[in-house]
Amino acid sequence: MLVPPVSQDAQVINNLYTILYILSAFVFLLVEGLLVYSVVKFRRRSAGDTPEQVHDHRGFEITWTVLPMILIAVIFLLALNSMSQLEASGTLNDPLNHIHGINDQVAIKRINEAKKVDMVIDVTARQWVWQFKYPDGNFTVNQDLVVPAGKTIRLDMVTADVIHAWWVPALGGTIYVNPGETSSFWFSAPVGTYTGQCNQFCGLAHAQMLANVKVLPQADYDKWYAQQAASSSTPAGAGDVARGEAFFMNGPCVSCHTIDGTRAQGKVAPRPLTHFAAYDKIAQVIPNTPQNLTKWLHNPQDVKPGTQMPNLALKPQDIADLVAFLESLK
Ligand code: HEC
Ligand SMILES: [Cu+2]
Repeated sequence: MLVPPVSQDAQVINNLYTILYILSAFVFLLVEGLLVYSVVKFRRRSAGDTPEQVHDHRGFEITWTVLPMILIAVIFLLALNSMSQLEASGTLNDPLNHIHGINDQVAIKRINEAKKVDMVIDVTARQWVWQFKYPDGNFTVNQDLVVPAGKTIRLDMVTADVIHAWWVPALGGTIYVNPGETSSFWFSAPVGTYTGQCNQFCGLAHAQMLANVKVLPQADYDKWYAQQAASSSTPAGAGDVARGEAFFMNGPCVSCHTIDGTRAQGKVAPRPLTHFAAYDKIAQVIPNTPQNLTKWLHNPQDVKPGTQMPNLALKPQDIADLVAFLESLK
């Protein structure tokens, strides 16, 4: 696989892929080999030459019926075996000590029967960002999931709109997040950054619906957590253009907004932000002032109910920085 597996589930899937890859290579070489052999061996040698015609060769017929059947049966059994390993119903003696994800009833049953996990994070998938709500419920982050290394984490995922799918290849398989259902995903991973991508076409900016899983050593995680918790409650200081720009370019904003000459090329919002400061009104409803922009970024739905820009649960300081940046776009 292109992405090295770092979890047990990912390892199981990787092993299956490797075997299938070798089998396919074998079939490819066999078929192409026979083809090349026949082309050379039975080629027309002179103008009036007709090669020997073969009809109803029982040996051939049986061979090319039975051989693929055996092959498909083997693949089926291998897949079944991997699936049961992923189900973890006994193959792995601690079902939660590995990455795992399954949907609805099975998941709920497992959650109820399961040992305590170290941390449960509530995930909301929406067009087009993953939002993570941390235990204690006091802050949400967008797009980047930060967790401590070696701990068993469970993600309880719901969608705010359409079907999305959680897929971080290094951590295991794809898990659908269907409207009206909670999907869960267990994992425990070593330090590193693992990139994920929504794996179910979910509209215009689907391709930009990324999620980075940052796994930090416990001490670094604690530091990060304290910082996040603090910055959600402390009032903002003065906005900083450079910080605002960095936040904009690395945050979910780019999946929906365009600023010419930058990596922000989202096509969801109706007008580009290239010269945002020159607009009279924000979203055509309220005068374009720093105060109003702060309100807008705090929760667009309050300002213009039903607008396509979601509440992104931004922190006061991030909003102040974004306001400084956006009002600098003359
Ligand atoms: C899911 C898509 C989406 C995301 C993500 C998003 N926006 Fe928006 N944004 C919109 C849409 C759609 C509008 C237009 C709203 C309207 O006119 O009703 C908009 C409007 C705006 C406006 C007013 C623009 C105007 O034309 O008046 C600003 C400013 C803005 N967004 C900033 C941001 C920032 C900063 C972020 C990142 C923190 C962000 N948006 C993330 C979809 C999004
Ligand atoms: Cu999606």
